[in-house]
Amino acid sequence: MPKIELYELAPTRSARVRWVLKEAQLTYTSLGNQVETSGSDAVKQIHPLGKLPAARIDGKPLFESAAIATAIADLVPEQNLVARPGTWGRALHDQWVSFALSEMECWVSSTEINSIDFVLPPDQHVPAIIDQNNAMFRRSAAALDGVLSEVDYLVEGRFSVTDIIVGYTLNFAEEQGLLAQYSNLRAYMERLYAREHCTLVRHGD
Ligand SMILES: N[C@@H](CCC(=O)N[C@@H](CS)C(=O)NCC(=O)O)C(=O)O
Repeated sequence: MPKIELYELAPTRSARVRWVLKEAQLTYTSLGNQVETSGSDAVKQIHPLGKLPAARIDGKPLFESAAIATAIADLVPEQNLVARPGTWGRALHDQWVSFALSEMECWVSSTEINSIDFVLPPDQHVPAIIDQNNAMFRRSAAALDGVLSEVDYLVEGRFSVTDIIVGYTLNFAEEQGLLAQYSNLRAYMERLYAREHCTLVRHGD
């Protein structure tokens, strides 16, 4: 059994990691699950920005929730949780993860940073950015909604860690009321919420 240690902050992005761990039937040791852990010297030994989640897998440090989730899926090839490295399916996994993080989650994250005082104090918020964030998110959401009118899952026609990573992004957007107009995205989220091991908290829209 691999040794997995995790600095987490449920139910934020570490939910991706906990979900894939459950699907993989792997256990882990939590090294902390509180907001004060972020920015600590201990977390900075893994993540240069001190952000959560941060993991050690068999003693090796790894940060970024998508990278950690994918690495865990690769530990258990028999569970078929991610397209195999080197396959076209794996290229599509990389495509959808990159799309979710760089074309969707960044806008939602910017809105959050400019709305709550977890990262920046209110006097450094730029509320005017939020309309632009929403417009940029909707451009990508409409594209993904179109893709999900044709398929139930994003890679190889089956549930995989790709859906865990992208699903978290959409769940984050749902918290900001951004999914209401996209019936295929909402149906996709219903498929994900229905899974036994889903760690996402439904926010409603
Ligand atoms: N891209 C990173 C984002 C990590 C992140 O922003 N984590 C938040 C909690 S969900 C955090 O630690 N924020 C503290 C900060 O921004 O300083 C990932 O997916 O792991």
